This record gives sequence, C-alpha cells and structure tokens, in this order.
Amino acid sequence: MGNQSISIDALTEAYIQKEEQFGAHNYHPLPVVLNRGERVYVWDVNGKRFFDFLSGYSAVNQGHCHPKIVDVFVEQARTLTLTSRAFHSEKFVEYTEYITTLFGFDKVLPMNGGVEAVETAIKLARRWGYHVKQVPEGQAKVITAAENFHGRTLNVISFSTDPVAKQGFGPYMEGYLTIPYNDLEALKQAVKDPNVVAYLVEPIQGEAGVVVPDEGYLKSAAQICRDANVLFIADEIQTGLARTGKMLACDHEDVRPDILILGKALSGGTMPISAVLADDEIMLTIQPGEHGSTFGGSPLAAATAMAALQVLIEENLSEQADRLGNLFRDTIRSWNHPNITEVRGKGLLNAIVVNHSNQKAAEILCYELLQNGLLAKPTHGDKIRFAPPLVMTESELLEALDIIQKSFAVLD
Ligand code: IF1
Repeated sequence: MGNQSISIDALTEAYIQKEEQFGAHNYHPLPVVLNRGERVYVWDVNGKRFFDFLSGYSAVNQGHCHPKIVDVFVEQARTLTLTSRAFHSEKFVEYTEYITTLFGFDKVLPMNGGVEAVETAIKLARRWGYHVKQVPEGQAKVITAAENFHGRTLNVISFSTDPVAKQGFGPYMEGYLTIPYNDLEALKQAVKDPNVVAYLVEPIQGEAGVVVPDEGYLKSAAQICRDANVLFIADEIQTGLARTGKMLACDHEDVRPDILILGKALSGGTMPISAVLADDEIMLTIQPGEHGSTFGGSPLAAATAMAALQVLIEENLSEQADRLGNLFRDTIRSWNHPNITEVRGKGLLNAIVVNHSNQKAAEILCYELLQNGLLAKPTHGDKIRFAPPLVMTESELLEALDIIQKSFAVLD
C-alpha cells in the first residue's frame, strides 16, 4: 500500500490554507472544499461531485437542501424569524401540538444544538429527582455509558470516557456514574443507588463507531430503570428521525423513553434545532424563568422542524433506510473482503471495521474514497462510518457500493 500522498489541486489548497490561518483548528477535515449540496450529493469548488456518506453527522437525513424544507424555511424567514419566548408565536404553538402528538408525549421543550437538549434533559431529570423522587437536593446522580458521546459542553464532557474529548478542560461536573454500554447487570447494580435519577444512553453509540447493543438491551434497560424509579433518557440526536430504519431507534424494541432527545435532522440540516420531549410529571418540574434560550422554539425553527418531520413521513424515509441499510450490509458481507472485520449498524447508520496492519488504513481508505467521489470519515481509529442521506435511491447506493469496493484496492 503506497504512502497516501493525496493530490490536492491549487484552488482547494488555497481555501484550506486560508481556513488554516483564520479558522480554529478544532477539526481536521478531509482535503475537500464544498460549495453546493443537493439530495445525496455535494460538489467541491472545482465542480467535482461526491456522494455524501456523512450527511452532516446525520443532520441531513432528508437530503441536502430538501426543496420542501428550504421553501418553508425561506418563507418563514421572510415572515417572522424570532419573537423570543417572552411572547407566544403562532408557529411555535402549532409546532408544540404537532411534535408532541407525533411522538406521543405531553410536552416539548425546544432548544437549539443537540448538546443544549442533552443539558436540558439532565436538568429535567435532576429536578424530577428532587421534586418527585425526593432525592436530597444536590445529590442527584445520572448514569451514563462508557464510550458515550452526548456533546461538547463542560458538563457533558464531565461524563465522557474519551480522553480526547475530555482531557485538559477540568474541573468537571459531579453527579455521574459510568457503566459499560450494553451491560444490564451493571445497570441493575447502578440503579440501586437511591440518588440515581436517570440513565442517559444512545440507542446505538454513534461516535464510538456505530456500536449496536444486543437485541433486547434497550427494552430490558428501560424496564430496570422503571422498576428502580429511574428515568430512561434516550439520546436520539443521531439515531432518531428515521436514520436506523424506524422513526426512533427505540421503536425497534417498542421502548418509550421517559425523556426523548432529538436534534440534527429535526431541522433537515438547515439550522440548529433540538427538542426534549417528556410527560407533565417531568416537564413541569421546570417553571417559568428556570430554563430557556434566545432562539429555542423560534417561529423559524418551529416551521422548519415541522417541514423536516413531514418530509420523513411523506417520503417513508424510515422504511427506505431499513431497506437500503439491509442492502448495504448484505452487499458488503457478500464481498468477504479480507480487509473488512465486520460491517454493523441499523438502517442507514452503519460502520465498517477495517482490518489491516497499518493503523492508518481507515484514513487512507477515506482518502481513496474521496478521490473516487465518495465522502466518509474514519471514527475511533479503524472504523469508517457510512451514513448517507435517507433519500438515496437503490441504484445510487449500488453505485456507491461499487466505489467502496473499488477503493479497498488501495489497501493491497
Ligand atoms: C462533534 C457523530 C459525534 C451526538 C449525540 C448529542 C450530540 C451529538 C448522540 C451533540 C453530536 C456530532 C458532533 C460532532 C461529531 C458528531 C458525532 F456521532 F454524530 F458523528 F461526535 F459523535 N448526542 N454529534 O451524536 O449535538 O451539540 O453537536 O448538535 O462534536 O465533533 P450537537
């Protein structure tokens, strides 16, 4: 396998140099500069077209610049973008009824980025602990899973087990217990602590490399929590909204979380929109003035989120993700490729575990995929996440699979 010297054209290089100088170095992007997106494709500054197999980290499930979502976004942007929640707005009222009816919860608390919603869910769980479970004030504990990813705020990285995300940002927030993911015995033990108020978990761990728990894990975990009067909080920011072949990943096991967290594709990739859904016993432990945000629940966000949700339903994107996801995994398994340890996932949230002596094999493969017209990113060393927009057609997926299969030759 040759040493991967990516050939970068001068125009791309010029953009990258400028970002290097003026942009923070908190990412290490692939050497491609994009300026257009439509459905499953993105184009770079040279007009080269790529399949997008990252989908903005699962925020463009509906495809790039979905016309219905963009039309609603633009129309609302011309009408009324922001009132703040100091006043009611027609769109927000409409949205609260729409989303709570759709997911079957009493109420919604709207926020912006995903981690804001995670923070909100933790605040709600603590409040419920003090007001309902009668946990002594200031003693609430939340259980989280090792290898979790729930965002980048100081509180949320306090329970990260990833040194890259956590180290060098202390001091950290207290009140968290870490258990191994996919380990019911560990959860059974942890919920015995009377001060535990919730278990916060991803139905499938995304950043850890699309780690799918055992069949029945979510169902049993939710039951263990119920039996111990502990809230089950599902972080569906990445797994939700049709990505895994159901509207929610919890739906694969008929699990109804006590608190549901949504983000990313809730906006169709237009703007940061997140939401926390729960029933009154939990949601009403926060009273006026005790939580909020400037843009949360804005008319622009409310209108856009309703359009984004309607597209998922009207275009049957859950079923499409389920069908295409099976095709994706079955095809890759049929290759019996020596450099593929496994392919895993649900719906169109998948990852390939690369098997090669070179530690950089996954990265080298992603550069080759880039050269061949497909964008994907390695995660946690030897895994490559493949998560295209759910609007992909079968023929497009087969074409993309050909590119993936051909690109493995770079590892020979
Ligand atoms: C990065 C991936 C990571 C998330 C879950 C909350 C959040 C995320 C399950 C926070 C965000 C993004 C953030 C981005 C990389 C990406 C990601 F899995 F989606 F690829 F990191 F795990 N819960 N995930 O996945 O939402 O505040 O970002 O809107 O930070 O590098 P956010």
